[in-house]
Amino acid sequence: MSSAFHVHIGGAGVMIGDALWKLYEKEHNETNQKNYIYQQVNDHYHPQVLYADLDNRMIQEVQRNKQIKYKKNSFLHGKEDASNIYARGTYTLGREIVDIGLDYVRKQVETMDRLDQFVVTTSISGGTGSGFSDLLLSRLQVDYGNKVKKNGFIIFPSSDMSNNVLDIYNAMFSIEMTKEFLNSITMFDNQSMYKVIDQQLDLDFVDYSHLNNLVAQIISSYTGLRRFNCIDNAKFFANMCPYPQMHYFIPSYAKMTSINDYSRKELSQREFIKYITNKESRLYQCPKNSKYISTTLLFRQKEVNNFFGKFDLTLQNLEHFFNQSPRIFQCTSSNYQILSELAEMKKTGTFFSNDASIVSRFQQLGAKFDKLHAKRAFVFWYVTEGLEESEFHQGRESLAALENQYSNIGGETNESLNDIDQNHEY
Ligand SMILES: Nc1nc2c(ncn2[C@@H]2O[C@H](COP(=O)(O)OP(=O)(O)OP(=O)(O)O)[C@@H](O)[C@H]2O)c(=O)[nH]1
Ligand SMILES: [Mg+2]
Repeated sequence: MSSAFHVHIGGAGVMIGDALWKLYEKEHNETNQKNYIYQQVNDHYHPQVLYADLDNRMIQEVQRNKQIKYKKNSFLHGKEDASNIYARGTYTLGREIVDIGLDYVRKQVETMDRLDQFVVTTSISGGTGSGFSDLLLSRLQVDYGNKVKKNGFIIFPSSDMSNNVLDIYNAMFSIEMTKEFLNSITMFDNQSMYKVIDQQLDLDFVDYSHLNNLVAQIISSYTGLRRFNCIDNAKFFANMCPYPQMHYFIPSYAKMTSINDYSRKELSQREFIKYITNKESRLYQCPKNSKYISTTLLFRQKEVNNFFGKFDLTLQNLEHFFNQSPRIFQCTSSNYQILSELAEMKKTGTFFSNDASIVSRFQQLGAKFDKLHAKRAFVFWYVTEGLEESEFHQGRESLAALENQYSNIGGETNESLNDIDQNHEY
């Protein structure tokens, strides 16, 4: 039987992991394939997970929860954080602990019949989330190869909201990692998530816990396909990537409802699809309108909803580059909540799109990088931590190549897409 292994890296990655495992715990009784994410020892279920951070503050937060039976080798930390510098995460500080982390993973993976995927959460704005993720994933790639997929749920820098001047450099250095060491990346940014939460909920106060809950809900639905419906997760992102490196997905989620909203109106099917495909519902927002390459709707409701199988017209009418049809999956489980101010709705859904309009965000990242780098701003901080100056250029070129791929996709013919499709799963 196959299993997944979760890896949560850096402050944000760890706190998203914390929200996710709290949610998994709530879903536990209803889950019929518990061993997909837990190791069972007698009556206890132990999460198959690594939380990794260079300092221990966030990890201590996770460990405060005694209800979840984490194993000792699920926690890896050093003594100090990466001070927002990618090079500290990937070279100096990261190198001191990476072997211990790999050993923790190996020991847990040895207890499984077959590992089919790593589910990774991180924010590539921070020094640990960018640098240590890069180091750890490159080593996991060596140890586990291409057969074990690595699927990332990643917070990218916001377009004009930042509390870290170095996030542009950190994200830039991480692009190569997202291309080479991950098979899919579901992208988020905090600014877009705040916006969507504001649209959907009337809350007085919104903080990271709401954002992390949102990411956790999406990951839980994704692994839920395997945990509740025995649908192999590898099938989920298959066919969504016309080329292996064009594996970046924008998620939209609907719909959150506050418990104070006494009407608790469930959206009709048509309203739901209209809402979820609206540009403003994207959790990684691009200034341009969507240009769909491929899309998948992941619907979640305990009762099987046959109507969804009939392909709603609104969804079918979405224009796709290669005339592909949107795919629809249903995770048949209840929608649990870990935040007391949110209501447990009957139906929710995540719409994943491989969307060529993403190029505008890549261009924006490139332009910001060029501006900083032209002034050689903060370069010294990276170089003193062991980064070669040439890596600034390599990072920029890697992003430019990705921009080109997404810009050029419109010119491809169906024929050439089909050729490529046959060779790649994703
Ligand atoms: N969504 C979300 N974002 C967060 C959270 N904590 C921090 N962030 C954002 O993520 C970015 C990176 O912060 P961290 O994840 O704490 O950084 P790190 O990876 O631990 O890196 P260092 O602290 O530099 O070693 C920051 O720009 C924060 O705005 C969180 O819990 N959720
Ligand atoms: Mg940190």
